[in-house]
Amino acid sequence: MTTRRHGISRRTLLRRGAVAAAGLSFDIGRRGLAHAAAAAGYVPRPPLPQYVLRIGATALDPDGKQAVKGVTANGVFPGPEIRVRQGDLLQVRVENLLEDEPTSIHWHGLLLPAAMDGVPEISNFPIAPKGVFVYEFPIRQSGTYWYHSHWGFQEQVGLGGPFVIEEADAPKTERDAVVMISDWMHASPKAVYDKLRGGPAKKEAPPMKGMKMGGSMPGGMKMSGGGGADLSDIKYDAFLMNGRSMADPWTLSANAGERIRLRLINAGASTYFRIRLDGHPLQVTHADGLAVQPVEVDHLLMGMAECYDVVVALKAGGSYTLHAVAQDGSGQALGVLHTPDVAPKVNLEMPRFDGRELTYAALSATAPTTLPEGPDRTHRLVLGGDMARYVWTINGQAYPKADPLPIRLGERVRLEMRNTTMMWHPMHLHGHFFRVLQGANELCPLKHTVNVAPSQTVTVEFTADNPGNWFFHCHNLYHLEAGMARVFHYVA
Ligand SMILES: [Cu+2]
Repeated sequence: MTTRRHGISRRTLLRRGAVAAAGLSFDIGRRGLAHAAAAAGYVPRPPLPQYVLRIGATALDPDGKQAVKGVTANGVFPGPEIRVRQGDLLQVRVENLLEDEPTSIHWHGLLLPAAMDGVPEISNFPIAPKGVFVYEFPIRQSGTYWYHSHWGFQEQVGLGGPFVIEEADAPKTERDAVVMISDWMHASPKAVYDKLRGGPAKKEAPPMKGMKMGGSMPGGMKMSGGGGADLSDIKYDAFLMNGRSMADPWTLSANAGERIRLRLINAGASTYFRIRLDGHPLQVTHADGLAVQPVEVDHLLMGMAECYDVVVALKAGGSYTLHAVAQDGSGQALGVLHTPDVAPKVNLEMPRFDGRELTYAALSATAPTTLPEGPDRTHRLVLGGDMARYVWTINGQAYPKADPLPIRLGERVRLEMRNTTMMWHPMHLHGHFFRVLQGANELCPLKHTVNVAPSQTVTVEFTADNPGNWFFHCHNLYHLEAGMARVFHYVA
């Protein structure tokens, strides 16, 4: 062993990479590195957790009904959990094993340098078939996040996973479990999208906006209505919790009274979910990864790509179903929490959503979030759409035929988003957190994704403090693909 003390062989690194690929993070021999560093006369870097994600084609059948051509990381869905600690320097080697398709991995909600953000053509090159890219960035924050492909429809067919950052200072006292919720279809999402954009199904008369319609249209499309809103435009075959269907649900056993921190991630491509745990309130402790003042609710609505941490403590001797119901009521994802003395028993009934619902107004940061002084800039953004052509726009432009939005380092940037459509849009900004404005409240919550309901106007603000080109888009994958996106460009 002493002969190896002053360095780490490439073979050792590769072997350890393989261990990491199984979902384990590790420290690559801190002392060995420090010795090597001292000998070479440079400052040692912090311990470097390493992961390897091998992106490949995988047949997936999570609902046990039909094998679907999926794209996964390391052959599993959801992808392996990345779990690091605040202050780490993370390295993820992404190997694209796909024969004929590029890929690119985006670290959703992470404050990282633009060159590591994983959006092809904006901040990075796509990773070519058989290509490799090593992402490396310092972990400046803590909380619940996720990663997903930013190439085509790979996110819809399985390429995403949880990304958990443990607090540097907080002792880990609670039981901790990721709950990743997704929507699943048997059809090819590309084919569904092409039909929406004017394939064979276009010959049917498009429904008038605001018209209440139910049921399905052929080809995976669906118009649904309720309260004057279109709640979804894609028909799904299943909804999944941690990649599992209702027939074989995800379960978690915990002692009565034990505090369980559920890390909820809406990884759906185009589904809002309402969350409820049978017989228990939910104590919301974090929104989009960051701590908020704990607030107790009975249920909450999650837009695509939003994350909430909720703490629950199970009542004695029981089995309790965790429901994630698609907003349009077309189905639900389920999991079961139970005490060790009781077998998990799933409750397939749709829950009622009465009682206290989480609102943004009920979210307060744990410290003032007011922005430092700086010049102001406001972008007024009209969220628009044309259902007949299936084009989604910001200020009338559909990305990529859209102008970049200029911002300058140090500015206080305000985004006023006005939704003129009948659908909800979860708007996501890369590389920054914004404050969701509610009057003069200095504790406005910080988020990376904010829901803009039909006919609603939402204002957020952030400090331009992370130079580069940053994607800003609706996290409905089909709306993104159909143009609801812009690039924030830092100008000199
Ligand atoms: Cu949208």
